[in-house]
Amino acid sequence: MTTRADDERFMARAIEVSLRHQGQTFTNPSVGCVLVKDGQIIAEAVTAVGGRPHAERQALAIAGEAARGATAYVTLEPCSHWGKTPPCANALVEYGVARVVVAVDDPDERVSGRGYQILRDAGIVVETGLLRDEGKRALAGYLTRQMKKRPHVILKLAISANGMIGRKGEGQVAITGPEARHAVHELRARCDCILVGIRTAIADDPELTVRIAGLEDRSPVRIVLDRQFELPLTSKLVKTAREVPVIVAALPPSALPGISPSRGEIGKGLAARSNFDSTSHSSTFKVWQGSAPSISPLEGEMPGRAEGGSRDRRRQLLTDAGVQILEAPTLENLLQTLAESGMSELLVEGGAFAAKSFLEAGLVDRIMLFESPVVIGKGGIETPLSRADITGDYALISETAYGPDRCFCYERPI
Ligand code: AOF
Ligand code: ZN
Repeated sequence: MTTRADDERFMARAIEVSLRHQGQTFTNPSVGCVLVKDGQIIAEAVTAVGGRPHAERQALAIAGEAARGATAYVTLEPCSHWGKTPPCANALVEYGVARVVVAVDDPDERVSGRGYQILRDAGIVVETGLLRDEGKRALAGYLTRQMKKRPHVILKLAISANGMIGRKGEGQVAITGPEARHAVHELRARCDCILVGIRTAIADDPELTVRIAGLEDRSPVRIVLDRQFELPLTSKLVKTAREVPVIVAALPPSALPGISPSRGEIGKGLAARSNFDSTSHSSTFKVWQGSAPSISPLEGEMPGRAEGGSRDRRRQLLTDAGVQILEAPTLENLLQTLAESGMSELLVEGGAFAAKSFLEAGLVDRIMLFESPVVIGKGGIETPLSRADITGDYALISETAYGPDRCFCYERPI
C-alpha cells in the first residue's frame, strides 16, 4: 500500500527529474515521470532535449513489461494529442499502468482534461493536483506562455549591503561573489532569453552568455531595450551576435515607465513589426546555427547622434552586424512576440530602468534578490527594489546562501 507520504516522495522525485532538462526542451515543457512498482522506482525519465520523446514514453520503454500494474508519477497531465509523437496517455494504457498521479493539469487546448479522460476510460486510477504548487513552479515558463501568452519573467538584482546595484560611470562593479555568479550563469542556461537596458549594455559591456564548463552552448537569446539603436558595434553583444542571437527591442518611452520620457518621442504607437524570425533559430533557438561569425566590415564605434549618425543608419549598421530588430508598442507586446516564438523564460538582468519598467508594468513573476555584504560608496546607483518593498501577491519561496551572499527568491502564483 502506498501512503500519501510515499506519493509525495515519488512526485517530488518526478519534479526533481523534470528540472534536468529545464531550458533545453524548447518549446515543450520539461516534464518528469517516475514509474513505481511495489514501492520501488523501476524507471524515471525527463522530456528529451529538443522536446521529444516525452517523459512518459521514455520511462515506459525503460520499464518494458514491468510497467504492468505500476503507478506513474508525472509532473504534467499526460498528453492526449497526436502531435509529433503518439499520445502518452495511450502509451500508459498500452503498457498496462494501473494508476497515474499528476501534479499539474495541461492547459494546452489539445490536451486539457483529455489526457485524464483517456486514462479513466481505460480503467486507470487517476489522481491529480499532488504537489501542484511545486509542480507549477517547475513548469512556470510553459504554463505562463500557455495561459498568459507571454514568457515567465524573472527579475534578478544584486544588491550591496547599503542598497546599491552599481556605481555610476564605472561599468561592471563586483557586488556578488563567485558562487552567486555561478548560480546566475546556471539560471541563464535555464532561460530562453535575457534582457538588459541600453544604459547597462553601454556601461557594463556585458556578454550575457553562459560561461560555465559544460553549459557553454546554453546561452539565452540576448535582448537589449534600445529605442535609439545606440548599442555600439564594438560591444561584446554585437561582436558575438552571429554566435548567440542578439535582439535590439525598440519600444517608445511611453512603454517603459522606468525610463525618463525626455530621451525620445513619446507614444508614436508603432505597430508591432519585426524582422525577428524564429525559424532561423533552428529547433532549439538557443543553439544558433547561422553562418560563421564574420563581423561587418563597418566595425567600429556607432556614429553617435552628435556625429550626425541617424537612427535609421544605426539601425542598418546593427542589422548588417547580425543583430535582429524588434519594434513593439508596449512591453506586453514585446513579451507576446517572444512567446509566439516559443520563448518561455525571460531573465531581466539589469539595470535599474529595465527592472523598474517591468515592475511598474506588473510583468515580474519571480524576483531573485542577491544580497551581498559589499558596501558601495560614492556614486552608487540605488536599487529600484529591496526586500521591504516586496508585498502583495509575492511570497518568499526560498532563501539560499552563496558564499558570503544570500539569494531571496519571491514568486507570485501563476
Ligand atoms: C507529455 N509528456 O514529456 C511533455 C508533454 O509537439 P508535441 O507533439 O511534442 O506536443 C507538445 C505538447 O505536449 C505540449 O504543448 C504539452 O501539451 C505536451 N508536453 N506532454 O505528456 C511530456 N513534454
Ligand atoms: Zn506526451
